[in-house]
Amino acid sequence: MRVRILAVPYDSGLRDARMGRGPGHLLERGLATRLRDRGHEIAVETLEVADAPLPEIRCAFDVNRRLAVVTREAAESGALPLVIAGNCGTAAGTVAGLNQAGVGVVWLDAHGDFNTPETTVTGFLDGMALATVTGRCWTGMASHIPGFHPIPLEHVVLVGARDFDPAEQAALSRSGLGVVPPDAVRARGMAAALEPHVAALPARVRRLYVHLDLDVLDPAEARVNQFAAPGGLTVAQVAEAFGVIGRHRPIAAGALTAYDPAHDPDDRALNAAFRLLLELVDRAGDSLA
Ligand SMILES: [Mn+2]
Repeated sequence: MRVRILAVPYDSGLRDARMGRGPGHLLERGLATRLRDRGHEIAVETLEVADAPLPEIRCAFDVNRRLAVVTREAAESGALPLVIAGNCGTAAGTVAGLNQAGVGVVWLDAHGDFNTPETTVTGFLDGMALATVTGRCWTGMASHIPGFHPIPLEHVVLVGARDFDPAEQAALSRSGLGVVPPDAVRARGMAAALEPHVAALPARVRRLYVHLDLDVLDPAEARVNQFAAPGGLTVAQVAEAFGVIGRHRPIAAGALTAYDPAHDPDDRALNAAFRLLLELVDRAGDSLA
């Protein structure tokens, strides 16, 4: 299938810093070639914002405004938008670029990303990424992303999360958002744990955005960044999740985020990222066929 790789080499407002190095590293180590070798037609675009250092929040939302435009162009041309990004906050731009009515989200992450400015204890904007996408915070900034509308909570499934801040966990529990904890995956297998949630998405959800924060993986499998938390998923379980998702709905866009090569001296996380991106594109192709 035709794939447009959208590389966003930023982390917390800084280009090529920390997890912002992940996208460039994936490309330098041959992501596009691997996808082409699998028979896919690949174009790559790296997103840039203004040269001058920007305030962090401004940078994140400027990136999203641009990302929404290029995601829309890719999708309208019939290509799969595949975002590789330092931060999870890019999800807001990606879903905005999909013709948003009828879009659902499957979010795989060690963390809930469900903090708001009122609950965060780290001050890390990325910990608010899913809360932003679902319209719980940063609504003014998000309203300037072309095409952005908050995704209803019942359109979202959170998979593999196990590291929450206390107030975040309370908000998540109250929200009623569908959650597949890693314990459930270990106990019952990915298909049995995930399938009921995807099957229960409202009929108006016609396409899915699949968001893979690579730190959903267990650190014993691959350590991907400084936020790694034990008790995570295996590469095989995540790969299986993509199959489950694609059997229920077309996968309209995907993202891989939060890979910091500085924590990956032996390339285990790199190879996990390659395997999962190839799997995601293959399953997206099946789901759109
Ligand atoms: Mn995340």
